[in-house]
Amino acid sequence: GLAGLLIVTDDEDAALNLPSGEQELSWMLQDRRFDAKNQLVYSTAMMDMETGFLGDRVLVSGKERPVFSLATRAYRVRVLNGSNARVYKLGWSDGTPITVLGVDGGLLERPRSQAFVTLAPAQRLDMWLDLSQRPVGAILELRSVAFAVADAGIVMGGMMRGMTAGGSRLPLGAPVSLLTARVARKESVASRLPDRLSTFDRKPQPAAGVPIRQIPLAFQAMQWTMAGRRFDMAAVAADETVAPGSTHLWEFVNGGGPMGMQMAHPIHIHGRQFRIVSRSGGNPANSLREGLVDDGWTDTVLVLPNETVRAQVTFSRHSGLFLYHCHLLE
Ligand SMILES: [Cu+2]
Repeated sequence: GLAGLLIVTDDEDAALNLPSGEQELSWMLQDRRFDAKNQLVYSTAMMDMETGFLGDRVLVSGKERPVFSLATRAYRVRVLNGSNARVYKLGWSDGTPITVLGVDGGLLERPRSQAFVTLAPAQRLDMWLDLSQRPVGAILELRSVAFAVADAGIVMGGMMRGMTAGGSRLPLGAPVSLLTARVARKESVASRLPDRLSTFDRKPQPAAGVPIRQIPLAFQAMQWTMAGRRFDMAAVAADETVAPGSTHLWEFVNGGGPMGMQMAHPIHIHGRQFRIVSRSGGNPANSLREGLVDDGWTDTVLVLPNETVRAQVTFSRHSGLFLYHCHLLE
């Protein structure tokens, strides 16, 4: 279907004088399949439904491997993973670190430089791209680098047998070039990366007595479940009912369940931005870990296989029905 970006700013953001206008780029990543007549193909085969639909060509805002002709100056780039199920491990082709300005819910306190950014479905990235020191003619590719399918994909318990979606020729974790930034012209405009972007409590300390709710993520009876229940748009259980404006710790426990099926789940809560208090367990060698950004306001957290992620959420003051779900669309 259609998807796009809605950019929300405020006075704090505007005061930073980050690159704006022509120097703001928006890249929406979506993997898709096409038939011989170049029509979109959506598969409802069982494997695609269990692992999530994976395309075999990655589009950036509707174009495959676009080339952006840019100038020798700084850009602000927003990236949205609008894919059904594909996780990207983003990195620049020449090893330049990614300078992260913000995530789903806004700016980080300070820019953060890391070799890769792991972007799961629904997650957003706000980044700084500085081309001021590059010669005209220089080329920089944004890629999703290779990772083991077991890092994000289905693994049967014990056997460590990675299974990839049957229908896609581009398995989860396969390296793929997404786009090219080409330095096309000289423009001498100095832009300074601010030291501080925003001010908030980086490591939230929950007040004593905040209720902790454990939410197991599991595969059972051929269905993915949260807290033992299947997705239901309208049903609300007692343990999902909270007082307006109250603060809770919700702990997502990605244990797999009785069949030992494991998968990384991007857990998304509607209507609130929350903080990640802790991330424990999991496989220390999971290569998606080095791309995580856990220190901002977020509405989608990727819970890797065998991990427990504790999130602190202050729910809306407005009563009503709010959805939370795994953002793998199938
Ligand atoms: Cu899931």
